[in-house]
Amino acid sequence: MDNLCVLMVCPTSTYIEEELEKSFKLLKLWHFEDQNQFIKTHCNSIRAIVSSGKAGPDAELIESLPKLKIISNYGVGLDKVDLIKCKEKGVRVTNTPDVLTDDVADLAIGLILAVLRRICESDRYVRSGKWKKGDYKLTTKFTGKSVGIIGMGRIGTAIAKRAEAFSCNIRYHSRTEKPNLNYKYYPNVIELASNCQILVAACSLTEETRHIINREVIDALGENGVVINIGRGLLVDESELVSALVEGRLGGAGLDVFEHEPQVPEELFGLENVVLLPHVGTGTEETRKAMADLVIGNLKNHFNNKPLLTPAV
Ligand code: 8YV
Repeated sequence: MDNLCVLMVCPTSTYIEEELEKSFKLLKLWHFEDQNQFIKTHCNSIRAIVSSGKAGPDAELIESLPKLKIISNYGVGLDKVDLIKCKEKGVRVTNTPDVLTDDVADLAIGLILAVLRRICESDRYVRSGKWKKGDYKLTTKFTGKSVGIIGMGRIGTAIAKRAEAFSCNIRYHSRTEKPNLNYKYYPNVIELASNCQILVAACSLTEETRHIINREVIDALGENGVVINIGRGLLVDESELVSALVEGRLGGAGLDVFEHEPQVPEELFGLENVVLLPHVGTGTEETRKAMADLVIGNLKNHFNNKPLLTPAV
């Protein structure tokens, strides 16, 4: 497989790079200033692409690579890959489900606790020496609250399981009702938001879910409500979220993802009821290694004519 060209469209992990370089000819797109020219030069040799939650091939790039056979994505979300084009061209696509579920669900709970119990603000309180001048203010209890989850797939279910351990009332919205779950189903997101205090975005980003948390949903959640986003920035109408927080129409937010990463609206920087993370839901040594092994394993299996480990298309 030594001469097989694999194109990596953005940095993922040095482990993936080192492992792929042992078996493939690895091309790192971000190393080249004139990327269009680079693609033109190598278009007839690129057989595979490694993408991630940060960047993936659009229809134009897929179209320009006649020998492309597989896209192996470092992450579960495939919104950066043009899946319609892949299906049209017979390009296989793999992602990294399951291995990352626990970490993302753990972080969702971490964000809820951080926002309600003001963990980050309290930490700043101690570090700045303010504690010596008086005790920290009271915060909000998590145990027993109602949690609304948008998207009851693997990650949504794992968040629900964790929130149950906090005696929370779980409600959810998803494309279809899951008959095997005992949580109340809301076909309408505004109604879900009206009936919960914490609203978690845990669905994949598609045309249907883009801005699924919009002004109406935020208003339904109200001034004591909290938005948690561990999915994709575009699930939330970010400018509406910012104005609701700035105007005090929403109680708080815990955000791991943003519309234009790594750009984060600066209006949020001064708000203590907001916790901001740099898209680290899957960012543990253990999980990133497991994700990387799937990326590599899928590519190797494909070129050895073995079944894909985690096919998506
Ligand atoms: C990213 C993710 O892929 O799983 C996903 O969909 O967003 C993440 O795991 C990871 O941050 C690498 O960019």
